[in-house]
Amino acid sequence: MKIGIVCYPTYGGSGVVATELGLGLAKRGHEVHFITYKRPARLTTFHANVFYHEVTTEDYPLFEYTPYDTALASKLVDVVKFENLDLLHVHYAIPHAAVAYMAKKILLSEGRYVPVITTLHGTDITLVGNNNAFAPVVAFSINKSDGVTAVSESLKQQTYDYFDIHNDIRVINNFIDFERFRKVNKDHFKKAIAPNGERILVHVSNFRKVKRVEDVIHIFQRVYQRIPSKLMLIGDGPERHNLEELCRKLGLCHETRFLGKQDAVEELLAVSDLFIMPSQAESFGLAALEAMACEVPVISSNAGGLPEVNIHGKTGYLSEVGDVEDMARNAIHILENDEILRKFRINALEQARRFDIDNILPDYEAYYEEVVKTAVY
Ligand code: GMT
Repeated sequence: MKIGIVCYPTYGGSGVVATELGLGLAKRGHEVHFITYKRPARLTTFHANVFYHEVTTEDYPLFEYTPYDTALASKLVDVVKFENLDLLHVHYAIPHAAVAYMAKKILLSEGRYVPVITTLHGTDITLVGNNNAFAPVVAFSINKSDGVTAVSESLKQQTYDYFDIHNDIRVINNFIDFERFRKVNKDHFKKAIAPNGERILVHVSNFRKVKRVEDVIHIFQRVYQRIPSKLMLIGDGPERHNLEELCRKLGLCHETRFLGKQDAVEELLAVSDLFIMPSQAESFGLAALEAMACEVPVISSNAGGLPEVNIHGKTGYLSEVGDVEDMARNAIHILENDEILRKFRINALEQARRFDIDNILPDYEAYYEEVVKTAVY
């Protein structure tokens, strides 16, 4: 098939999933066209079946905000027509689902039909989407999509709870590429980070409020009092300054490394003993799955889709959002005994295998076929 993929090209999980999906589909022989305002972060090298179309906007003194939606819709019309696409797959409802609907209508007025699939990723429904400023357009464009997928059962249910949706939503989970995410030997990193054999706790996120990174530090403080350990904080975002202040206040600066945004996050996961994800909301928790693929157990909140990924008592533990005492207790339980840690590592890897890209990609292909065959226009 010839597939157009629209996504946010920066470091967010939805852009990562969209890019990995496109690359995976291209490997399986499809022709994939990424249509975004910037080259997706994980689209760094040449691939024979992959094309990239940059959306450029015009600046004009009248515009306080450049009309990106209009530029994207025009680009979609152009690419669908001239590359002869069979399907548009847009990731993150805002504004992509609405823009794709507009492009579809323009093309239809010229006698050209292209079905649109929207994948819901999380905050497009839970945090931003149900805000009054966006809600009517989000609900409308989900209902007007020819196919809708959600990355977890929990997100599917939340979408039905928040909006009046009469379209079927198909759950297709996020996935992991084991060629990249696996435990590799990086002993020299381990020695540099934990020179005396300390346990290494890790957190990866965009440091937004919803991630509750301050809880990670409070959990680490409790673990550190009982077990020699280090904390790696990977990523960057608006909360970074407050987090650095908190580390200073708690006297944890020497034990905590702020590593910023990292491209090869799997190399750091390879030396980690425990992943912490205490999020307020999380539709799936791709970062936790990446850790599990590298044999790192997970201490997380029980928000959203996390219980579908992290299995309580097996791959890690789940606690109520904000219950740092419970999270710390569970972390200590896993970390204080080598044999327990080993079992959790094995279970984490086994659970991650359920989400192997090779198992999930065929679900997308089958869904594409189904939508192309059944779409009514
Ligand atoms: O977590 C973020 O803030 C980024 C966000 C995104 O849309 O890029 O992530 C969401 O999509 C990911 C990929 O499907 C999911 O793994 C994350 O759980 C989800 N984040 C939230 O629901 C907060």
